[in-house]
Amino acid sequence: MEPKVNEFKHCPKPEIVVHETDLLLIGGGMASCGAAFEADRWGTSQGLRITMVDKAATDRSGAVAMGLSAINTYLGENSADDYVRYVRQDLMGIIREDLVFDLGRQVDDSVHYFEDWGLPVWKTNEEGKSLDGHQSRDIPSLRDGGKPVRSGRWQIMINGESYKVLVAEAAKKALENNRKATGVDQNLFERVFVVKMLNDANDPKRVAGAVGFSLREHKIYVFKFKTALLGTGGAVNVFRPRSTAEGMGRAWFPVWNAGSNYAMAAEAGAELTMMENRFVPARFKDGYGPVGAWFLLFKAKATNALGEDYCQTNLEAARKHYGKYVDAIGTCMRNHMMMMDMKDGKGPIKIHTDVAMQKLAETMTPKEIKHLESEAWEDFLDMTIAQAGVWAANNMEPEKVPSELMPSEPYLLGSHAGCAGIWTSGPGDIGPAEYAWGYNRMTTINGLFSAGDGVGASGHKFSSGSHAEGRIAGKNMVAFVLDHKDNVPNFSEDPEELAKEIYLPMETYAKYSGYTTDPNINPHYIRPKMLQQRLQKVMDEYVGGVATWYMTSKTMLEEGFKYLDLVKEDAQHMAAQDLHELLRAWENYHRIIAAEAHARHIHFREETRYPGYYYRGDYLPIDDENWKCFVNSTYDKKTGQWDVFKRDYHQLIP
Ligand code: SFD
Ligand code: AMP
Repeated sequence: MEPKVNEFKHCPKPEIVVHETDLLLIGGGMASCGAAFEADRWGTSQGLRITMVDKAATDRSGAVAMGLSAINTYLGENSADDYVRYVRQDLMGIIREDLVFDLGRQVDDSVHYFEDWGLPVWKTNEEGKSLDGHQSRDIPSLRDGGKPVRSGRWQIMINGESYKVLVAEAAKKALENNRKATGVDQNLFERVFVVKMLNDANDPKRVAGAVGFSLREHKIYVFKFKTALLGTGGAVNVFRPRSTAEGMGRAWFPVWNAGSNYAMAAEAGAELTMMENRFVPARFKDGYGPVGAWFLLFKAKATNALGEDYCQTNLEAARKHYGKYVDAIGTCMRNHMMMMDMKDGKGPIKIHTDVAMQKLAETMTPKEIKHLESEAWEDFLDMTIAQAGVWAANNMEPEKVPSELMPSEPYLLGSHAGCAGIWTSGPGDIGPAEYAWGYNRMTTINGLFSAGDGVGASGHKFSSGSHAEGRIAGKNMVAFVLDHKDNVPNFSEDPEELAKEIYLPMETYAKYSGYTTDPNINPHYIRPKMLQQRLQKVMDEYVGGVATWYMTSKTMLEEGFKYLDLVKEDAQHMAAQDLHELLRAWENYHRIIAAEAHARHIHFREETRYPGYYYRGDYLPIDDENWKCFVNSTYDKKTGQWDVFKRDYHQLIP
């Protein structure tokens, strides 16, 4: 096929806008909103300019778009040491304890701010009765000693439909404050997708710029900055989803987070860590409704079709390979035992919402029962509306019938019950010297920071922790700029050439689409949707997706690498009819890099560290002797080669 070039002969050239700033926050989710809030507190009085760029509308962008029903990380009466122990156990023994400890000691402050900004938090009254966010509005705030309703040891209940709007409002106010103080015209760019970082012309270990494009106007944005935050969330739709046909597009994590964090970091030369890790959430079938509130708050039990608790009946069989790791059952191990039964034909797995609600109702008045029922629906209406839709569509009332559970397709993320991501500096006051290189949450590239899903080896931050980590990064970014006042950002890329590169899929479509009657079928190009499905099929079948019950091996991966190479080759021929498709094309580009990192890391780690998330059929047990370590990697964007290697794990908390 002829190589694709763009000289803007067929599609009009976009306007090129150059924007200079000191701090660039890429993404507008929990982490970036936290960074904006904190950077304004420290940086505005120093005259630093702060800019945020989000591919979506920040009020409802990112994973919290629909809202949430619980804040999953609030320490309260717990110690940061215990938080480290909990995260370490859930993530099978290998985490950056300095990062997790640092987060644990700061996260509650973000939750207190959320409440200040208007988030309704459930509280317990003096008689120990649970009151929802509306009923509890006269009870003192958490900051002033109010007691939250805990669903679990670390989780607290909220009425969180508008959670993201509130967090975005605080970030926007901070940006507005900064804009007025520094006199810039605009410092929030919504609906601008960032494609890549630009390294410093004289120092490849430093970043100086980023380039993206508007999803509404024909404009390319070239940002020049002294420091940037990668706050673009996790990677969704890398694997073939369980949803098909009319349900396609439904996923648990936000479909619009396409691995940008990992891809842009890797291309900039930053070290990644634990990219072999993934999260396979057990969810309400088809709607992907989260299970936490049901298990923890409503105390529902899940069983196989014979009524057996699979975490009990499969315990000893699981111990064979996973030894002590089955004693405190973490998220992946729970999945593992569920899957054992499903593979034995003992499904469907059901969560007994009906039994749990009827039990709770035993001591309730009719009015309280009605309230309980509305809470059950609200759990999903606040967070995963489609799941309420699935109940309604199937005439299911959760207080009368159980629901089916299903392990979903894998997601790559660093903030929930997973730990894929970027290797960053820690705080320095805890941990060995090799974990700290000056600025907390800075990657191995100078000036490039990350937070939330971006930062690896430190999961279980969730929404609150991602915000808190963004704040940590934001403050350290200010310090970085102040310490390098004389630095003038300078990259060698020519904006005209960048515009040609980014708009290439538009030129390809404009040039060739008339060649066939159906523009979907064309020998000159592939449309992004088809390329995405090609990637998903490769990942699903060779890298342990649902098709193989999450099973892969050296030989399967090596076969998969051949197909991944072809997907990468074909990606050069993507065609975009409009700006929406151009977005889809570049999202795929990010997904492919994130996917390859994932596959390369799984290939390197010769053990099954996360049973229930993925299996290496050729190395089924956990092998602490050889693999109780981090797996890290770097990517050379010129050669396309990955360098994958081990880094030491240090236990800091006994
Ligand atoms: O029920 C670009 N999460 C939960 N957290 C909790 O605290 N409680 C819960 O109840 C949680 N659950 C839950 C959760 C998420 C979802 C989807 C559901 C249920 C259904 C997890 C948190 O939401 C998550 O940990 C944080 O939001 C992570 O924060 P962050 O900042 O790392 O990611 P983000 O918020 O998704 O924001 C990403 C931003 O980047 C933008 N973006 N912008 C420009 N250029 C690009 N190339 C970009 N790519 C992405 C996005 O628009 C967005 O602004 S439960 O399951 O446990
Ligand atoms: P989820 O809704 O599955 O994303 O989980 C939300 C929170 O509840 C996370 O902190 C999970 O680790 C926790 N959680 C979910 N299910 C269980 C369970 N069966 N036992 C203990 N904790 C759980």
